[in-house]
Amino acid sequence: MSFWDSIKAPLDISTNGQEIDSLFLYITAWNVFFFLLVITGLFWFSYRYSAKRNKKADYTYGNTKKQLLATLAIGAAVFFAIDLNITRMSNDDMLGKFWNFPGDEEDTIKVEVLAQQWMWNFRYAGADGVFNTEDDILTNHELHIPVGKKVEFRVTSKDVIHSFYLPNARLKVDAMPGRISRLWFEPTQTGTFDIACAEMCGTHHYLMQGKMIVHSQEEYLAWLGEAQTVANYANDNENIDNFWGWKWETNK
Ligand SMILES: [Cu+2]
Repeated sequence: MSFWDSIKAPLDISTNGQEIDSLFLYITAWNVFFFLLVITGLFWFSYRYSAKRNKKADYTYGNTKKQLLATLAIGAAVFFAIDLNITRMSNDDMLGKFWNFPGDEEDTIKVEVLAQQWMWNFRYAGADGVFNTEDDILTNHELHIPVGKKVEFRVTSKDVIHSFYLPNARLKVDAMPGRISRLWFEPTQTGTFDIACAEMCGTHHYLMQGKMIVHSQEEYLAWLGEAQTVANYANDNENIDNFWGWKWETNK
């Protein structure tokens, strides 16, 4: 892997990931611009006013009013033109896209996620579409989803705070005991991608590496069918560990 490849962001496989990437680039570009501006000034003034070229020091008390006004003007310009603009852009992305949940759209894939030390548990409602029933499909560490469909996650934790992180979708949400966090995205290509825990959650934090397998739609249905058969005889109503799910509240 070349140096440039090693510092490149992971492959973006989501419809909205580019919003994060472009915001990141935008902020980086402004940082580089101001960095160069300051560095240029620093070197230019050091050169121009070095002792060699200016034997005699120039004493000045400055002009408080003028300097104050200039400082305020530059500060306000940066704040309104750059900072507020970044806030507006991220706000638009948040409200318009990332928090614009698919809700009850018919073919949204719904997955409940339970984080625990040190594992990811995933739950699908199964054929009846209702969570916490006998035909639920449960997986550990492996998330199966179809390409081109919206997937909504409801995330919580069994013990400490974890963070459900999908680097290839530029998404991350805290998994907190007693609370349900939400996340959604739409994958644009098939393949196997990483799931990580982005919150230091104990000794074996590093073991919370899951796999997200994005299938073609046919492949996904085949997987689902197979998993369903297994679920139908494997799920045990008496086993409390199997029924950690919760009712999926419909809201937008
Ligand atoms: Cu964790």
